Amino acid sequence: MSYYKVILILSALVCSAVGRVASETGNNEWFLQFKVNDRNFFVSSEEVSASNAYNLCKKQNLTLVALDAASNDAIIKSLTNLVGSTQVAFWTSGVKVYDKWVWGSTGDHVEYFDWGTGEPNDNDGKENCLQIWLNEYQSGHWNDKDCSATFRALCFYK
Ligand SMILES: [Ca+2]
Repeated sequence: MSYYKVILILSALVCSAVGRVASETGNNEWFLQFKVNDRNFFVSSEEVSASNAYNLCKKQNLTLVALDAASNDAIIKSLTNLVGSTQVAFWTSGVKVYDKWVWGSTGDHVEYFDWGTGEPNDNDGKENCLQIWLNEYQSGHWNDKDCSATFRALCFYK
């Protein structure tokens, strides 16, 4: 079997796997899909508030992302490779409860932090949700943001 045939077969297998997950989620309308550590991640085409991001993932049988030291850098690297540092932000499930950060989708306290320079700054005293922000000066770190602001949801398939 030629090298090219092997590549073709492998790509067909990967495509069918991604297609299967997309159909299980009931929605093929994703802005991005990628895989990190055998988990499938989906970025919504729609830009929504943090609570709607949670619901958007859930409606598709997905979970709004919770990050840890093991996955954070790999996820940010994938996002950066796919979209560059072009002023794009993604909601995670991180939420501030009584001045402590919690992953809303798991209920776990946030143990590992990757804030951008000068963050979290709680701008106007109302930044209680956690986003990943890709732009020139934050280079893929976290930002606290007003939960009603609208950004893409970063969901994953358990
Ligand atoms: Ca902020």
